[in-house]
Formats: sequence, C-alpha cells, structure tokens
Amino acid sequence: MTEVSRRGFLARSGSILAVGTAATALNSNNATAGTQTTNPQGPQKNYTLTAQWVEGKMDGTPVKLRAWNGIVPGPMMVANPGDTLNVEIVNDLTPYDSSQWKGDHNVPHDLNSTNLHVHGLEVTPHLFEPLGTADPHAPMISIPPEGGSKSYSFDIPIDQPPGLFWYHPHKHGSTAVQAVSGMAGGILIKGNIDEVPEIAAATDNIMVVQDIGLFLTDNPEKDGAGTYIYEPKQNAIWQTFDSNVTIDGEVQKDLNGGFTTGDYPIRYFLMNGTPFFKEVHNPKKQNAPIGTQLDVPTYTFAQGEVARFRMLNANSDDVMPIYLQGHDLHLIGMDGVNLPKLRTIPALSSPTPVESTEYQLLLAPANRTEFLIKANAKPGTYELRQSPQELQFLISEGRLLAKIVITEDVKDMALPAELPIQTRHFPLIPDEEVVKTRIIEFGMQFPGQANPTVGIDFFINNQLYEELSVANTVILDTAEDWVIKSPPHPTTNVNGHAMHHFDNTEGHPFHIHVNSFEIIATADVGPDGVATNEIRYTPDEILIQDTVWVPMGKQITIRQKYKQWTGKAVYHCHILPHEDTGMMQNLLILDSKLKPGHGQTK
Ligand SMILES: [Cu+2]
Repeated sequence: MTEVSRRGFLARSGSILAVGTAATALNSNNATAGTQTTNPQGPQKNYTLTAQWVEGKMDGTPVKLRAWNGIVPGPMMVANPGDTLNVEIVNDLTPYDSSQWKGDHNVPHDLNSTNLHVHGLEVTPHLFEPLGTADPHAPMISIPPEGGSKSYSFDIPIDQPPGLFWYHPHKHGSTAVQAVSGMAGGILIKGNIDEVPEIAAATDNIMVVQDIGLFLTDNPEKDGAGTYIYEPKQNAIWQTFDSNVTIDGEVQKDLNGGFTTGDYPIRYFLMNGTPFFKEVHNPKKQNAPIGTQLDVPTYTFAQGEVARFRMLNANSDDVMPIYLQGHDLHLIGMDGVNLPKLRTIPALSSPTPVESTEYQLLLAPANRTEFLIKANAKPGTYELRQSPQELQFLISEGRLLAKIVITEDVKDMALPAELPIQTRHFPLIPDEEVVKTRIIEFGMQFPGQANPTVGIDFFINNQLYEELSVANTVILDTAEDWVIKSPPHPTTNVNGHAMHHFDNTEGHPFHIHVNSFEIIATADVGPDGVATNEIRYTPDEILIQDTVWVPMGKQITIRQKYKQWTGKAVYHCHILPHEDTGMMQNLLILDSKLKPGHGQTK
C-alpha cells in the first residue's frame, strides 16, 4: 500500500476540527427577477478539493478518515447567484482493488474512487460523463485514487436562491463509505435573503451535522494498532444481528470492517467537526445502539436578540427532529430556498411524538433548515435538542445538539416582516401546468433476492439501480407531479398473493437532482400502495425542498418543473447505504426541440 497522505492533519483538543467555514465577506448579487439564465462572464469562484486520508484523535479514539483537504467537514465553498463555481477534484486516496469482488454494481465497490455532487444547486447535471450529457448510456464519473483529478465548472443561475447547500461524493458504490468517513461540506450561496435588515443584523450560526462510522482496523501495520477506520472488505457485510462480519455466509473471525446500513462498532455525530454524541453497537438490542452524550457548543445571546441558525443534516442515515427549549423557531427556509414569509413553529420544552411535525423541524438526511430565534426574555440556558425517533430501522436516541445561553444583557431586535421572493420558485406552479403524474415507490426485501450479496434489497418501483438505463424521461419547461410512496410492511397478503410492494420497514428521504420541488400533499398509504386521507397543502404551507422525508405508511406528492438544464440525472433515497445498494434511478431531462439519444448534449 502507498504511504498515506498526512497533509492537512488536524488534531487539537482531542477533536478533528473544522476550519473550513469561509469567513470571507462577499458582495451579494441582486438576482434579476424572472430569469433563469447564467452569467458565464460573471465572477469565477475557484476551489480545489483533495480527497485524502487524515489521521487524528476523535474524542480520544485514534481514527483514520477520508476527508476533503484533510478537514472534517470539508471547506465551505461560497459563491453568489450568477457566479461560475469551478471545482478541481483531486483524489489522493490510496488504491482499493475490488475487481475480484462478488456481486454487481449495487454492492459497495471501488471504495476510494470518487466524484462530486453539489447538492441542491440548480446547475447542470454532473454525475455522468460529460457534464450535461443526455446520453442514456453515459457512464457515471469515477475519479480514480492515487492522483486522479477532474475539473468541474458550474454556471450558477442568476435566480439561484441563496442559502445553505452542500457537497459530497456520489460515485455509486462508494458514496456511503466516503460520506460516513467524513467527505462532506457546505456550500453557501449569498444573496438577497442576507440583505434583509433584520437578518443582516443577526449573527449567522451555521451547524454542519454529520456522522462518522468506524470499525477497528484489521490492518494495524498499515493503519496503526487500535486505529478506527471505515474500510469494508468485500463481501463483508456487517451483521447487525450477530455483531459479526461475514463473507459468503462465513463468519470472519479476524475481520473488523464491514458495510453497514447505520450500525457501527463506533459512530460519532459531529457538529462542525467536533463530536457531540457517540454511539456504540448494542449486542443485546441490535437496532438500538448505545448512546453517550458528549460536550456541545454554546451560543450566547442577549435578551431580545435575534439570531439566525442554519443546520445541515449531512448524516448518512439519521433523521433529526429538532426543537429549542422555550423558543419559537421562526422558519425562514428549507434546503436553501427561503419562504415568502416567516413560519413560526411554537416552542417546545420536551420531545413530543415525532409524528407531531407541526411542532418541530424534521430534517431528513440531506435537508437544510434555516430559522431565526428571538432570545427569550428570561436569562438562562436553553437546549437545542434532537428528539428521539423510531422512524428508521435503527432507533435514534434523543440528544443535545447545542446550548443557548441568554445573558442579562438586553438587545431588543426585530424579526423581519417580509422576506424576498425567490423568482426561480415563486409564484408556485399552477395545477393546469402539470402534464403528467408519476409514482415512485420505495420498497425493501429481506432476505435480499435481487441483491443476495448485500442481503437486503433496496428498491425503487421494485427495481435495483441500473447505471446504463433510464427509468423516467421528462421534458424541459414542463411540470409534473410525482407521488413518492413508502408503503408499510404488509401484515396480510392480498387475495392470497405475495405482496408486490415488498417488505418496507422504514421511511426513506427522497432526493432529486437539478430542480427543487414543491411539497404539495401528503396521504396515508397502505401495504397495497393505496392512498387514503390525503391532505393537500395550501399555498402558504407549501415548502420548496430538494429532499423530503417520506415516512413509512405515507406518501408525499411533489410538484416540479424542469426549468433550465437538460441531461442525465438521478433521484434516490438519501439514506446513503440504501442508495449505494440500489435505491436510485436515472432520469433524462430532454429538450422537446431535440430528439432523445446520444446527440443531445449541451
Ligand atoms: Cu432508503
């Protein structure tokens, strides 16, 4: 094995520290109303992201992580609407030979090959080669380790909403391993929301939450004795139920690394790079890891002060319902798109059932939320907390995220009465523009038959991911409604037939690339996939997001318009181990004036 890179090594106070938050003040760009153009002559924002190994200690545990530029999270990239964001990806990870591994591309593989996804930015499709290709057979970009590189250039639309976005690898088969090893970071688009006087006057508190999954190394000569790393060995699937790693059904006594869907010997949850919660595998109750609360950051405000918070849930698979004791949360945006006006979520002092989403903010993996608080008139310490939830196979304990300290000082600040209208998404798409409705259904099968190597099948519409075929084709400048279903585990057969909806046992976060969507309705859905009790949201209730949590037993209807970009893109479950093992499909966005096929590349 090649000597690992130690560049950018950061270990202070027992933590791998984040130093990536860009403090550079940038002039924001006033978006031009009603346009979807780009400005190739606009300012160029240039970044280099190098994937590399980094060693250090996390909460006293020796760890070896994959990291962008050697820091976790990766550096914050900052740009304005109308800029061109140029990102040079360099892959300095070490080679990883999976050529002899069993299974197809829906089994984790090529763990150290990588690529780049700028999550939520409304830019050209960029997972397939070349960028923007509409060739259904275009291969996914894979940047090899040991010095591979690729230059990405993204023309950011002039009407790109300003907010918090993020980036992470998206190479099928290595996305989960790389993200849960540390390779994720924020993207901040500056703009008109930042110029609202009451928001400009508030402190801007950005919270990047991510999880790090770790196994004890089985190669102490290479990694150092006692070092924790995430480096699964094919076909080594971590068996949650018996705490072993097996290959082809054989328990591997000396093998510690295994691919997992969320249960690890050790998992740390980080806030801006510092661990605030630790989970260890629970041999007695395998779907309930044992948690330990660690120290959390403290934010201090005067009485009456207005503060802005933006939180990214970059966790590979943990849904976060959050609330702040004693304070209303004034939601101003989700997934980087601000609402036309504040939406107030009333204060909670203790967790409520997670179904009560009107009382808390639910952040699925990949969601970002932006909210304001007005500091309580009563000085004291208030907890920003994540409620416990059982929305997923792995139970997630409640945890403390941060402490908010209100001092005796008084600083009476106002909440904004108005927020800027983001013309890329408002006014909302009217019913009469919708030309088609599609059904996208998440399903699971255990034990796995389509993907026996992994042992569980993760389906969309009963299929595993196919890199070289296209499941859905849509047309530029048209609007569609998509009904995203997560039917519950069937309790009975229907008319004596095996259920075609398979054994879904949890909710899934739906994410689509290129265009954000409106969330227009929700309904209950039965094991047979049939919906009941539909609730359609009023225009005032509709949120614009790029990722939405679809609870088990529910369906969510989204409305989307393919606004500007053509090409081959994807939609998928954003529980990354589900995505990597098949819960993804390809989408072609075509220009109606051009014929589908190999020639349609912009
Ligand atoms: Cu999923």
